[in-house]
Amino acid sequence: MRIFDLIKKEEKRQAETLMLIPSENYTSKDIREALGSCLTHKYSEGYPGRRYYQGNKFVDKIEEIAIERAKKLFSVPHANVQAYSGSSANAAILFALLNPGDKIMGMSLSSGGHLTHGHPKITFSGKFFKSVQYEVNENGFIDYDKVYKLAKGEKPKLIIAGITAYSRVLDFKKFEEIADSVGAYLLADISHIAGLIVAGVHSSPTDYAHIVMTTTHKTLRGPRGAIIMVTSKGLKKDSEMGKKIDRAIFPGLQGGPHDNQIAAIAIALEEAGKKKFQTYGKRIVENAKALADSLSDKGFKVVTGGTENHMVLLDLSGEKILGKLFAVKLEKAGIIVNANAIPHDPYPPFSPSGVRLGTPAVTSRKMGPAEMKKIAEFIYQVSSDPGSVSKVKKEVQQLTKKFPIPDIF
Ligand code: DSN
Repeated sequence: MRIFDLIKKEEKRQAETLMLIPSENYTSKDIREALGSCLTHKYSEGYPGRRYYQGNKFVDKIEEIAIERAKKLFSVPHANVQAYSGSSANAAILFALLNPGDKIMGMSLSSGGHLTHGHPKITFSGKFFKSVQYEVNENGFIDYDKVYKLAKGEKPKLIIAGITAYSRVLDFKKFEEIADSVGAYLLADISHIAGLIVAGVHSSPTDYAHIVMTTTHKTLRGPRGAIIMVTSKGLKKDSEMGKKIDRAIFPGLQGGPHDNQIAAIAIALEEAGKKKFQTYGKRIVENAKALADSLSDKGFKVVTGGTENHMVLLDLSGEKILGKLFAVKLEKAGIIVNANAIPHDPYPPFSPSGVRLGTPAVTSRKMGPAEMKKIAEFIYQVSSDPGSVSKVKKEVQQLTKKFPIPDIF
């Protein structure tokens, strides 16, 4: 029973606090029911119609539906829905298309890339592959000319266009030109922005990249998990690409897929295909812009001066307290953000100079620009007056009570 007591407490914590970590979101009741269903009892190594164990009549149908929905939603000819997470999906892609020692090129962690995009020494992507990394410029923007020059000089076999802490729209066409100019594969990691792409508020990489990977639990608002998609351009480059990806996931990297997760992904994809999801995506971006503007008005330094997606990166260098301590202080007031590196950060990732905020979860709670202004005011109060934490905490509780976590979207 101890675990259920703790889950209840976590439920209350989530209800009473502002979830502003851009990679977090709430799921519908249907998604949570699928996750907690009998599907967790089953083993199904293999793929629909080609399983190693018996008893997969219904699991096959579920996985087929998930695949079809992914293909339709993102307009791609091939999808794999078995990856346990974004990191294992990216590993599968690299192992499917490259040989150990081949060169990859992704954005550095402090510029806003991901660990699996070639972070040196401590990740599979930097250990098993030669990695070169591009950086954002002094204003925090990707400089596509520089990326082009680096690619020309280094000739990587695979280039990654993807972000975890970059608040500007990615120009997939430019990435395509760069990748094509050196004959590299282009992998678009859209984990953060998948929901925005579906909603039509961020351009889609489908026509430009060979391969697209997304996690399913961020702006897409599904369960934890990932989808790997091969585009028509990818199949044109290598007609076996889909098969290679499937084999890299199973038996290459994983055993039995988590069928409960796949069912929940199928439900999330159906929810994301609804008209009201488009409104949701638009509101996420409206809210992020409102939050960035209000924080700017309060004197905070916003990296790149604003945002075009769901996240806002604050540069606290020069402030009395930096990212980690500020995030801890905000948590005491019920405002949950994560400390984050800023471009060219002189400090290490565990105690970086910035904090990262995002609007997917508060938008799911139906908050709007007026509430974003309020949230910026709360953040300002915590930063400028150490004595205000308990007062802000009460105000956060009042606000979250007015905007409960909805069960069905
Ligand atoms: N940890 C995720 C994020 O917060 O962006 C990426 O894997």
